[in-house]
Amino acid sequence: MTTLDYPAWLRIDHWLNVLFLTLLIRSGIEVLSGYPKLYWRDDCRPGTEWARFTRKQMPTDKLYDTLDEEESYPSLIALPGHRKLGMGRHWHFVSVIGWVLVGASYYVLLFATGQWHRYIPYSWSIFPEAWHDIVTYMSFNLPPLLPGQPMDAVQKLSYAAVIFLLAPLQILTGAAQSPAVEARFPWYVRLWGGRQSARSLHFLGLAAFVGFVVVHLMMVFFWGWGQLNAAMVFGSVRNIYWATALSGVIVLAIVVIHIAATQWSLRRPRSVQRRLGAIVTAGRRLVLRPLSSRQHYTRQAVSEEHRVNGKPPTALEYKVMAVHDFADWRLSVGGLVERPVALDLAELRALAPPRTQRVLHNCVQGWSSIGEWTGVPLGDLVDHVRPLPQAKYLCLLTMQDTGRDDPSADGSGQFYEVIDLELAHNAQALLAYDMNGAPLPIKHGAPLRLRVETQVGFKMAKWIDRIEFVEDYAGIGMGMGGWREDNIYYDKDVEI
Ligand SMILES: Nc1nc2c(c(=O)[nH]1)N[C@H]1C(S)=C(S)[C@@H](COP(=O)(O)O)O[C@H]1N2
Ligand SMILES: [Mo]
Repeated sequence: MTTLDYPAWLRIDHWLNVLFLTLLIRSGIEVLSGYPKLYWRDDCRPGTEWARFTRKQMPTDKLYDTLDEEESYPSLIALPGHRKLGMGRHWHFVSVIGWVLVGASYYVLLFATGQWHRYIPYSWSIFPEAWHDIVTYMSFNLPPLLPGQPMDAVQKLSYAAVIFLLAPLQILTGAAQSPAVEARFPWYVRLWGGRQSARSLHFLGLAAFVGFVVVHLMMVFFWGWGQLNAAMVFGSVRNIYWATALSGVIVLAIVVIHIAATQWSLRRPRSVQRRLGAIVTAGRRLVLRPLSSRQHYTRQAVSEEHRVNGKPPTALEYKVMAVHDFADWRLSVGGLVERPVALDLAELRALAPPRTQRVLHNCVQGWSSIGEWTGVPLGDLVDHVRPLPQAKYLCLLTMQDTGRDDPSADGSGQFYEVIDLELAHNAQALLAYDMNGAPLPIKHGAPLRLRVETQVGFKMAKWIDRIEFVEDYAGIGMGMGGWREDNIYYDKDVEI
């Protein structure tokens, strides 16, 4: 059996793990701030949360949307803090790539070198021994180490649980929150008890990681900081003085990286969005883009109260149209197409046989609801207007002027979103005019809104009145591919 020492790879992986895990924890807390409530059921009915991390009370007498529920956390616990969900997401996804690579190298080397003996118990007696160890710790004594090993029974079990249960659990519950994964494999979400249950378990996993780190540091302290730290720096207990100094430098470097990431995100979010976004986009397009939506929730599963985001147009013109059941509304479709059209609602309904889908809606903030949507398949409209070969994107323009309609929004100007032309042909891409068997309510986007089920909610523009086919979106708005991309720094494509 290999001696259970501290080879160089194990020490390097350990310190890299400290870096990525702390980045994941802080950015995860930022993501939590986007919707600081936890639920078990996918409809997120107000008042049914099992945990909340906010003191805000929502009004009962007027329409509020879930953006009003966002919290602002200090940078000390959140990366970057101050209500920057877009930044938190970029850091979370880039860090997870680093963390998974470190974890993969760790697993491979663990088994290749025989070091896995550290974590695999040989006998059932380890459980009573572990219990005995806990009792010993609670009486402020140190339990015996396992023969020939640098740890006691309860430590061995805890490490095994973190490495073989907790880390995989975080990856699996993280994946269960990707709208593309959920759209393609609804059974996988059900496996976790639903979307909100996966989010809640992911949070409990984060809490478990924080708990582990605290107890781990306490243990190292009790057992002898100098010696154990030296083992994790130099692989041996010689040179305790230098090891302490060097570990101080390593920890300082990690703190400096955190401070730099925070400052960069708060001061130059556009640059973070471009650089980190590019890294994540490469992986996401490869793995998640090919997935197509296959959701067929039952009628009973449809949420009684579908949550809402975005404030409806307040223009008199819009209100007059609404009173007349949008008889004067037209959808104009143009740009790089052979046959530009302007369609009223009756013509739109007649364009193709209506399609109905019962699907899970995922807001980027973290809430979900299940709704039934009926409309014209987006692919059919695209085929109808015949895009020119150079058309690559669809720009969906809306009647919402955010500055006017939602003064608390983080930006101003007309709300628009750009999607890749290829997404228009994704199964269940829909221009919906009905919801739950009735004409689309104003708060959900009347008279027309987009559904692209492999993406998070903000791509699904509501109150649409124009669709432009374009070759490039650099000249639209601030050029990032949508109002939220421009103003809140999200990625243009959001399969996660
Ligand atoms: N025009 C417009 N469309 C919009 C938004 C908006 O603010 N304005 N919000 C988006 C977001 S963030 C989400 S989650 C969904 C919410 O759809 P729902 O209100 O029907 O649940 O709409 C999307 N479409
Ligand atoms: Mo959203």
